Parts: sequence; C-alpha cells; structure tokens
Amino acid sequence: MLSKILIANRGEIAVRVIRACRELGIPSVAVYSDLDRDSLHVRLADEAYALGGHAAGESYLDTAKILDVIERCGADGVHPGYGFFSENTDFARAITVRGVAFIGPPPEAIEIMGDKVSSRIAAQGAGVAGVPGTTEFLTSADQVVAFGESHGWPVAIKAAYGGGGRGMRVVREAVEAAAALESAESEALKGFGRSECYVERYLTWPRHVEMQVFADTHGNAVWLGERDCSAQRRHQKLIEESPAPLFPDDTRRAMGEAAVLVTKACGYVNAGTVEFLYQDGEFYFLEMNTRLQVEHPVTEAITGLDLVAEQIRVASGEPLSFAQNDISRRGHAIEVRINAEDPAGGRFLPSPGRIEELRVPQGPGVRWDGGYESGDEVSQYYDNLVGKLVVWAGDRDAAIARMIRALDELRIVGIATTVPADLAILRHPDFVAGEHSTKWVEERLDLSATAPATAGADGAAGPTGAGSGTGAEPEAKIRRDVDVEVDGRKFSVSVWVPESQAAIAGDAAAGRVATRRRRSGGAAASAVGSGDVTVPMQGTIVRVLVAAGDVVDVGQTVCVLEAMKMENNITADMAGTVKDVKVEAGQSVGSGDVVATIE
Ligand code: MV4
Repeated sequence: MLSKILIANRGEIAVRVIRACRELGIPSVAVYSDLDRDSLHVRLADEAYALGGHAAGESYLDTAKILDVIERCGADGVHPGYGFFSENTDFARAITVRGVAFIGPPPEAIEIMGDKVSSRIAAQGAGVAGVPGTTEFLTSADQVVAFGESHGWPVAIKAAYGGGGRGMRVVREAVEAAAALESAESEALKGFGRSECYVERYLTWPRHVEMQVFADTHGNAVWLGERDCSAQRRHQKLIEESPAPLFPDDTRRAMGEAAVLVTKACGYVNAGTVEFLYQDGEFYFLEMNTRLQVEHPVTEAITGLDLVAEQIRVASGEPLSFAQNDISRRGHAIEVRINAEDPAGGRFLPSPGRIEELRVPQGPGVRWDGGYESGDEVSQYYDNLVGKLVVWAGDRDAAIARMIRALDELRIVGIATTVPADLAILRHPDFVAGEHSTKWVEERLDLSATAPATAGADGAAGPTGAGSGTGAEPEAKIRRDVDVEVDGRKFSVSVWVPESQAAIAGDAAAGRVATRRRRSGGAAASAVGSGDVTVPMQGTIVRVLVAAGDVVDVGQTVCVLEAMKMENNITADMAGTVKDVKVEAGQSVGSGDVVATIE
C-alpha cells in the first residue's frame, strides 16, 4: 500500500480523502494557500505544507510548488481530488516519472476522453452509441439542414472540442441553420481555440444519468450504479440521486455494461464516470469524467462501498476488492450540494464570507461531507461548495422526506446558501414525480420568490427597497430571526431592522450580526437605482451586452461578470439610456467598481 499521500486539493474533497487515509492508517499531507492556512483540511491532515499565494494558479495549481512539497514530505501518492490537477496529464506524468503514484486514471485514458471527438470514437468503437448524429465536421449549413430534414428537427450543433454546453446551438428549423452554425463556430473558436462543429439530434427533455465505474490494473472493470444529476442549473449540479427515478432494472444493467465497455476501450484504471443522456427509455453516451466526482457519496450510500479507499488500493496496485457480482444496491440516496450562493430570485449570486455559525444535521441516514466549520471563511478565490448533505432511506419518498428534514435542521449563518433552492426542488411535484429533466430548473422551476435561508451577511433579498419612492435611497435592512413567546407558545419571527440599529436590535441574534457592509447600487440593490451600475464582487468581465446610447430597462443585463467560477449577470438598476460603458470583455474589476452609467 502507498505509505504517505499528499492531497493536492482543498475544501470538502481534501477532507474526504484525509478521512479515508486515516481509516487506512496512511499518513496524509495537506497543502494550503495563504488564505487556507487555518482551514479544515489543514487542521485534519497529519502534516501540512504552505504553498503561499491566493488564487489557485499561484497555489494549488502551481506544479513546481506541489512537486517541491512531494519531495520534502516523502509522499509516494498524490490524490488530486476533483478540479485542479485531477484531469491534468502533464501533472500526472510529472509525478509518475518521479515514482509517485497519481491516484486516478492513466494519462492516456484522460486524453482519449478529453475531447468529444476522440471519446465518441472510443465509445463507438466499443459499440456504445451517442445521440444519433454525424461524425464528420460540418463545412456548410446545408449539411445541418439535410440532417434535420432526414432525422427530424430540432437538431443540435456542437463544438467538437467544446464542453459544458459552450459552443452548442439548438436549431429548430432550416432557416436558423446558417446563423446557428456561424455562432457555434465562433464561440468554439473563442472558447477552445478550434471551431470544428458537428450535428446531432437534439433531445428536448433528457435526463442526465451517469454510471459509476471502477477498474484496476489487473484487467478488472465493474459498474456500481447510476446517479441521476438532472437537477442542475447552468451545468452546475444542485441535487444528485441514486437510483435514477423511473429507471428500469434492465436499462440500468445495459447502461452499466455499456459503461464498462467504454471503460475498457480507453484502458481506464481507477474510479470514473460515464455520462449518458436518457430520454424515452433510451440512453446515449455523452462523455466520460476521468476523476472522482463530487457526487460519489450517493453511490457509496447505496452500495456501502468506500470509493476513496478503493481508489487508494487500486493506485497501490491491488486488485479491486469486489467483483461485479459482489456489488449490491440498496435503498435510495440523495445528495444536495450546499454552495455559498444566494439563489434569491433565481440569480445564484456568489456569497463568499465568514460562516458565523454552522450546525449540521444529525439523526438516521444522514451524512455531511463538509470543508468548513463555524468561523471559517468561504473565499471568493475558490469553488464555493460549502459541503454536501447526503441522506439514505429505504425508498425515494422516504429519502426526499429525510433530506427536507435534514435541510431544516441545517443552520448556516453569515453567508447565503443554495439551501432554499434545494428545498424548492425537493418539494416540487415535478421532482417528486421524477418528471424533471436537465432543463427543468432553468425553464420550469420558479425561484422568483426565493429568499435566502438565513440572515445573509448583507441581508440581501430581504424586503429592501420596500417603501422607497421618495427618491432617496432607503437605508439597507438586515434580517434577524428572533424567537418570541406568546401565551407560552414559541414562535419564530423574522424582522428586518435598519443597518444602523442592527447592533442594538440584534441581541437575540447576536451570532448573526453582519460582518460586511451592504453593498450599495449593486446588482442586488434596491429597485430604484442611482444609474451607476456596479459589480458586487471582484471578478472578470466576460461579456458586455450594451453600448452607449442603448435604452435599457431595470433588470436588463449590462454585462456578465465571472467570479467564483460562475457567470453573473450585472443588471441595470434603473431604466434609461446608457451614458457610458466603462469596461470591456477580459477586464478585471473590483467590488463596487462602476461598469456603466445610465441616465
Ligand atoms: C445535448 C442535449 C440534448 N440533445 N445533446 C450540454 C453540455 C454537454 N456536455 C452536453 N449537453 C447537452 N447535450 C443533445 N443531442 C442536452 C444537453 C444539456 C445537458 C446535458 C447534461 C447535463 C445538463 C445539460 C443541460 C442542458 C443541456
């Protein structure tokens, strides 16, 4: 077995790997950026080494720094977690030539699955079909029209070297083909440096069902079960579950066997996930994720296996500890991702900050995989996943009820989280019936009335701006939850108090006093704005959607800000004419910077 493992990651996944190491009796080594000096993964690891720096590029993604720590601590294995170096073949090769095991797949398998074209060819070669489509690159819009006429509309134009939905265009009828092809090619060229596109049938209401696989270096490969990840927004998964609802046993077996064929076809070793689209009883290969995934605990919950421990055994050269026939699946598991984002109004604005209080649910069938404890800071520099709540119960209805119960027990104070959106999904009849699809959250779920779960650090989405109309900016208010007793019966009430009185009024909710000033004039500010459109956080402008002289409405998107790995619409805070646009795509901005003025 490996004798010492360095975890080249942070947050909840670093914590997860450290726990597996501890149970296996293997010393664990954490690395940390300056911002993470006191973070949970550092507190839990046996050893910890500073990388310096703030942004990932100058810390967790700095190969030279990680190689240096490997040398100093004497680790013989590196677990990359997900993200960061997990699918980086240069890094995998750099440590392997030094005799250090990469706890993940061989670089050749990562490369085969690294782009849509070679992964489709590999799957096809294994007899596993993708969505019906062409394999040749498109050279004219006529080919799109011809495909649509013979296979039926709508069709999807996809960037061959794209990913995450970028460079994908849906074409509903022939007249749209030329413009769609041009726009897909241009987005692909900009995003991925290559413009090649192909066409396939567009599935209008598919589910995202993925199959967990595992292979060892002795030629064994097995499938463990599927996860339905259809509840997602802008390619960010919100809720995952297994088994997939309304998913027949024979389809599961067929998908599992197809996934194993794909696994073997690319020479895969270690834990992997084969993604499929599932519609009308048929499944279609989409891509393979060559890493441990965020949602792996769902599979652990129904199989009783420890996937991280198994990864370490396989990377140590041991054969898989289970054969296909040993794997059984029981009950139903659901995972909810808890991100530091404010889902109010369906906007999902990043909400970094200090977690004043974190109290995790307990009781039967509940697991919490977190990266933070009370008092820890969620930094805007990294992924904003605070933790994952996983429940297991005998069947899906019981698991949904258990998850709602557990989310009600979860208490996070100081930052806004995605919990209200998660609850809205879990309580929705479409989700309960299993009738949702990958487009359901964005197209059908109404989050317009969603308020933050707890008093967010800035009290956003409370009834701020109510009673305005005098022309003067109303004083910002902060939500406080207070318990009152009336005739001996306890009631919990929420009060919104003016910021200036918060310190006095807030005794009962002292733990919830805001630590950050409320931003003024930002995207989430009051309905009547000053005309100065500002960004609420540091980030990079990725698109500018208005020009001087344009007439805009309140709430209209002025530009798109990328921050905390998310795209955020920065919207006009009043109706009027754009006087001045002060930024361009690619430009870095700081919190409060004015990006445009409206008069
Ligand atoms: C599709 C599709 C429907 N039909 N292909 C989006 C990202 C990329 N990985 C594949 N995607 C899709 N491809 C055809 N022919 C719908 C999607 C899709 C999607 C897929 C998986 C998870 C979430 C999604 C959200 C929107 C669209």
